[in-house]
Amino acid sequence: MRIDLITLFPGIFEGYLSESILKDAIERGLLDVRSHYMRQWANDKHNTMDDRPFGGGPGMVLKVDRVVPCVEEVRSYDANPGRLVMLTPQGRPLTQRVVEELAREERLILLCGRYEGFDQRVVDILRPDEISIGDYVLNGGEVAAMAIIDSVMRLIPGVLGDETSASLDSFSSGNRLLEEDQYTRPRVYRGLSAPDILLSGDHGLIEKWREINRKEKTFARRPDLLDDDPSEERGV
Ligand code: 6GU
Repeated sequence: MRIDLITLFPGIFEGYLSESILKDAIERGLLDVRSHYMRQWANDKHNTMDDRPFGGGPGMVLKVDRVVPCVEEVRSYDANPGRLVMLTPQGRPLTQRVVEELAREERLILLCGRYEGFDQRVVDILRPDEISIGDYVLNGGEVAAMAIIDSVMRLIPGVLGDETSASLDSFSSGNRLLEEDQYTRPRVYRGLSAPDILLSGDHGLIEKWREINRKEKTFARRPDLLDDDPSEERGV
């Protein structure tokens, strides 16, 4: 998969892309991530990317005549124009279902906003898939773009060592339960014991315990997952 990042702060991604699973996936050629510094598309001597909002009010707005040519040029770098995702708190919520949808693409363009947002005409012209990572406010789309890269990458065949692990994760299709509690050595710590069943060697009993644990935990913490129809997430 190819991912193009469009951002005013490409440095934010450097450490993240050069560690762990992501670094590995890039080195193995499973993932090709390129960042593009949006300010290169500013064409005045002050490199202006934003301006005060018409009608007044706080903050600054990213200028349509900078952002649209930038996205169009980045799209043209490959024969496949890719799926354009705009990170914005006004977008549809990112869920595992959306992640699965994005993971099917050959190319993603992730457009990160800053300040108060984009001129609405960026949306009207480019018709991006607007995505938010939750009901809270971030300074910009960069952290949200990382959440997308991180979650999508796990679904690309070969990225995770153990192919089965992503499909068993909480929230993957067909699994709407939280993960069961996990234990490892030592068996007793500060008087707290790991459940004996897990050390019984009886795999039938262990699976039963895990299933009950997942259900109880989900009921206590996230009852919304038990009665939610996952198709509602996309409004279909
Ligand atoms: Cl995608 N951007 C910003 N600025 N804030 C957010 C968000 C995105 N998702 C949740 N909050």
